[in-house]
Amino acid sequence: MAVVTASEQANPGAKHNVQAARQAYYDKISKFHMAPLWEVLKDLVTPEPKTQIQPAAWKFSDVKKLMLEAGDVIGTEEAERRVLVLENPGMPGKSRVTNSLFAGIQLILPGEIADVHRHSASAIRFVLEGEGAYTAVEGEKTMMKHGDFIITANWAPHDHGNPGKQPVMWLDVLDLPTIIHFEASFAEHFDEKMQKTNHADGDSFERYASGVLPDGAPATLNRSPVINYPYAKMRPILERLKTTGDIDKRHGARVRYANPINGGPVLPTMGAYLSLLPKGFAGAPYRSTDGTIFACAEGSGTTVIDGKPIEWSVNDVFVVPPWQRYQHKAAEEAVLFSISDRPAQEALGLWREGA
Ligand code: GTQ
Repeated sequence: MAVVTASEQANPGAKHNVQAARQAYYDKISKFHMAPLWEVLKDLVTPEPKTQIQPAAWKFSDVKKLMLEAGDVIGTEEAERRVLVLENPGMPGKSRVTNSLFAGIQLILPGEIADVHRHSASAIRFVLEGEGAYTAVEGEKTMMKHGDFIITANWAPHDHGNPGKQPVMWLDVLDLPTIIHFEASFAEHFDEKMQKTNHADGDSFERYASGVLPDGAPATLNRSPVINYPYAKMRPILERLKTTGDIDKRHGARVRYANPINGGPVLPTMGAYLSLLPKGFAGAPYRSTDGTIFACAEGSGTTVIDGKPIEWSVNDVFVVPPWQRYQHKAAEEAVLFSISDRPAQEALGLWREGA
């Protein structure tokens, strides 16, 4: 967008010369790897957030069929991880669902393993369908059940396996685009395929999430020591909030997954919630600077984003772009999981919310 000077306005004939002179100047400075800020300032410093991210939804009825077909075309041995990337339609080919987060659906078939590796990106899993698979993180195995929220912190070794009888699918969310933005991505593979476990299955929840901490636990830790926040433990808390009327008018009866060491978010780059929308819930409008990924754990409903409705039911995934106004509605009782980069924005003093 060209700057129009007062002299150009007074004398339109001069405009061509001014533009030509400027272009010649821009061409000249480009050889010195410099560029005029005044041509791009309005795109850089915006009065409100700008985003290429679009609202989008992935229906589980489609996702399940396509995932099972992926099971026919590739094995975990070759794929390392059999994941279909959820591409935001506003940024196709960029392997991201929001500008900062990657999302994918992972499938592991009976008898398969996905080898142990680690990377500087942090990951979370939200289990959708199937039982009998496990994920092993930092020497602890945890069985994966519908609605379980599992974290894999930065550089934590992890492998997945399915000794059961059913295909198991889950939502993966990683902070990969953030790590790649910082150009700080490392990964490492191990000689063995599976980690040797050195804790009982599900040990970290029992050890850290019961109101006591092992004596001598660190006073600060920038990620949660809990590997799996089981749905079976979280769901009754939502019921308690509902019973006492602790229902946020925008978010419903909501818990925040917390790091028991300091009450902070589970990971420095990603924060998650589980929310019950009571039958007949009509949420107040809300927006925030963290583009948010939702997955439905129970029931069904509609989320109106920027005036457009997205209908969702069990295991559907949808995304709300940053700073777009949305409103949840649920004709029947529903439970929604959500995850975003809010902790990263808060750490940088950027996060804002509004109506
Ligand atoms: O399970 O380790 O969706 O490394 C993307 C990268 C899952 C995983 C993904 C990964 C993983």
